[in-house]
Amino acid sequence: MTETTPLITSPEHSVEGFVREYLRELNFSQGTVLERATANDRYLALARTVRHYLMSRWMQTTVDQYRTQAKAVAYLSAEYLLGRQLDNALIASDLEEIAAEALASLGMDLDELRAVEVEPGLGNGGLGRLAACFVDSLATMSVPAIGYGIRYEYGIFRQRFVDGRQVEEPDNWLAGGAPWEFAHPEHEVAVAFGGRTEKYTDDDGRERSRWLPGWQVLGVPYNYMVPGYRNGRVNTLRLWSARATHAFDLKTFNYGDYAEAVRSQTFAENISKVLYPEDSTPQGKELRLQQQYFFVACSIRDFIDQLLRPGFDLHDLPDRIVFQLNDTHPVIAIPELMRILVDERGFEWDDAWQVTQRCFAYTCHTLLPEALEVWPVELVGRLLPRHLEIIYRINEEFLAQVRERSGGDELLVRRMSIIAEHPVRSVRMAYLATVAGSKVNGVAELHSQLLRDKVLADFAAFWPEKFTNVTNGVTPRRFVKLANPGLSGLITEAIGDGWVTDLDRLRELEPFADDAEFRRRFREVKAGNKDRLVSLLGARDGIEIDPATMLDVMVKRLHEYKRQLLKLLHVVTLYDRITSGELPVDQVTPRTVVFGAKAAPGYVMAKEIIALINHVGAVVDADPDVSRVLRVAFPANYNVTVAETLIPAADLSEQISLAGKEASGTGNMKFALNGALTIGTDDGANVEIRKLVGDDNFFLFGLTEPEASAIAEAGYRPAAYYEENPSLRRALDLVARGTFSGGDASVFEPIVSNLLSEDRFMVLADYQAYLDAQERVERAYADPDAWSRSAVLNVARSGFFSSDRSMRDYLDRIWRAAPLTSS
Ligand code: C3B
Repeated sequence: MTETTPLITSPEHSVEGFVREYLRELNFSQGTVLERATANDRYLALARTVRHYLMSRWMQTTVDQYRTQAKAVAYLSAEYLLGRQLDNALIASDLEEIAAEALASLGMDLDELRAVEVEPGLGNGGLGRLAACFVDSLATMSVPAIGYGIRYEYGIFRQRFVDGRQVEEPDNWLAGGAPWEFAHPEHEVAVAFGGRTEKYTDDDGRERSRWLPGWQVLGVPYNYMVPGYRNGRVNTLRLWSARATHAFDLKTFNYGDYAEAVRSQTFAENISKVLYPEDSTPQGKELRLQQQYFFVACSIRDFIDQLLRPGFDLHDLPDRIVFQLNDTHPVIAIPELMRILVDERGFEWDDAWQVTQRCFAYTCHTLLPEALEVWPVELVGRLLPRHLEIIYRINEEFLAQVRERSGGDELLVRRMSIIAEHPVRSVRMAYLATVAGSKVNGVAELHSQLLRDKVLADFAAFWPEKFTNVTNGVTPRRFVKLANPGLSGLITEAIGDGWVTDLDRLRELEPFADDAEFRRRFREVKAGNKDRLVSLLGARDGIEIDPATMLDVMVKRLHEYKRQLLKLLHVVTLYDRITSGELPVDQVTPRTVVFGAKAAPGYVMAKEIIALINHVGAVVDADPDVSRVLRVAFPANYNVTVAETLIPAADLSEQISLAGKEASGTGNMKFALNGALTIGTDDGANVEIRKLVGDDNFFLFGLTEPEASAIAEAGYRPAAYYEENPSLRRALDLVARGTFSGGDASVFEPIVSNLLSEDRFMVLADYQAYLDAQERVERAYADPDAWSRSAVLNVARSGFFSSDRSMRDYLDRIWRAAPLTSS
């Protein structure tokens, strides 16, 4: 890149300027005229037009970065759950009104064109959405940063229900055209796999090892703009797409085997074909390890070759970059950097290790043991033989330290080894990340504490200073400004618009909680948001909901630990009490319970739970008495786009995981910021939400983490709760008898028997506490004015949960923190 590239100027920031640019795009790029343009043509032209407004800032940011060589953050993440791009680009460049007017003058409606965009679903859930929030915040805070990931051709599957059961369909998100990406095949990178290593003696007489790979693929970078909010900065998200190497194709082709050439092409391109849909339960598939190595190898190579000046001395790499590892998925980057430094650049091992340690930091996102990735040594050795050698050596040197410091405690050595021996010899990726990373963080206070005390306790004792916490956050641009224009307007009227980039300023709203007129207007906004949701669900899913009811929402991935079943048992109990006459209909607070959840396709129990929710919903709906006061809505294919309409409409946010299982949660933050009250356990970031919003404005219930652990240790017996609690017994009996499965008792038997015999996440133990908390919710909701006061206080006191604050914490505690050296 030259440093004197002349930069284009932006189109004129006016309605006329926009119209001109738009028509030019429609004619010159889409090759059509307004009268003949399809909705997709019109959308594509709009996306490209908006893009032009960001282009010169993007180029400027890129040129400045190269010129200054400022230290940058490289966020390595296998997932980015971005959500629609057009909306965000419009608010970032302050073009919303101009675009709406310009389009109206051409006889079009901005909202209709917005709806054409298919969101890039390149992530599963919380972890992927967090990455998207983080890159947004980094750009808005003008931090030099680049996001690296994979450009999956198929994102998270589309969910449909057939007879209430989940059916997955491929998410062909690129089909309509991809106006937000820029392919750069000229910067393709070769990535090697397989083969073997060999020992040799180098010119200085040193024993070395080198990798003789068996096959290669190419990585083609696709750049996406990450616009900061009205600050003139546009960072880059670079996603890699796999291509077959030309050399490989040619060779086979020359042998005359055309079919084989094409087959190997497909084989290589499979690497970035599809996002693995497992959320917190890695399947240990070979292709997955290929994906992981593919994208980190491309990214490190890219950073060194494209972003550093030629001849840069890699001993100084930590002055230029910190690679943040988003969970264990990119951890293979650690031996990759070692390999580059030692094998390709001739570094001494110890020097390479110093550099590597200072370049990486690791974020853990889970507490479930089954979510911690381990890769069989056999597989790593087959795909990445040189990396396995490097991992072995890292482990040897690390264990020597452990032995030395522990006085030869062999049990400890075995516990801390990066290599697990049982059930099969495997590499524990979380341990590798912990040993190599300069810092290790959890994603909420409680989570970080449990990492130190339980999951990584030996390591925390070994290196206490390595461990830190950064509580997650969400971007207020997408999740308040864009998703909730009504509330945003109200806030801005009250305290000015500084909150969008300084969310702590929401505190200034506190006095307005006591202002009756403000509360009235707040309720008006909520009512308007509910109307929006009614329209969306009506048009999208044919679901009718009554906006006059309490909107009780549980949206997140379907997982037993998140306990959608607990919510469902509440619904079944209400159904039982109403139909049995115990609870007169006129004493029930009318509510609409909304679920949104995808289950990993191979997670049988989660899919059964989805079916049960849908079947209970159908029975509730069909009962004329019950459905007057209780409805269950389960729109299929919950995604970021749906969240943006659903969350602002919610009254009650369900965050009811078993304490000690949800690392943080980020949906919980989005709801609080949009003025929903939380019913929740003392888990993940709920703990911090409750502390901030106050006990009066949060419905806490359930076991604490120490209580749950104590019960588990003493031997949890779920059937005891069933036997002792008549209400619980009736609810479970209804399910067991086939009430929700046309009388066929066998259908949901696996769910019932699992709850009665195992109930790993203590649904039954928390059932009564949850019901009691729901009664408190009803009493509180009966006073709409007091409820809205609490809701306003939730908004005013949740500014802490901005991802801008998370990024500040990462900067202070990790990225700028004193580099750690090997001890
Ligand atoms: C999730 C966790 O389950 C959430 O508690 C957390 O808020 C987010 O990450 C973000 O930190 N998570 C996920 O979505 N996928 C994983 N593989 C592991 C954790």
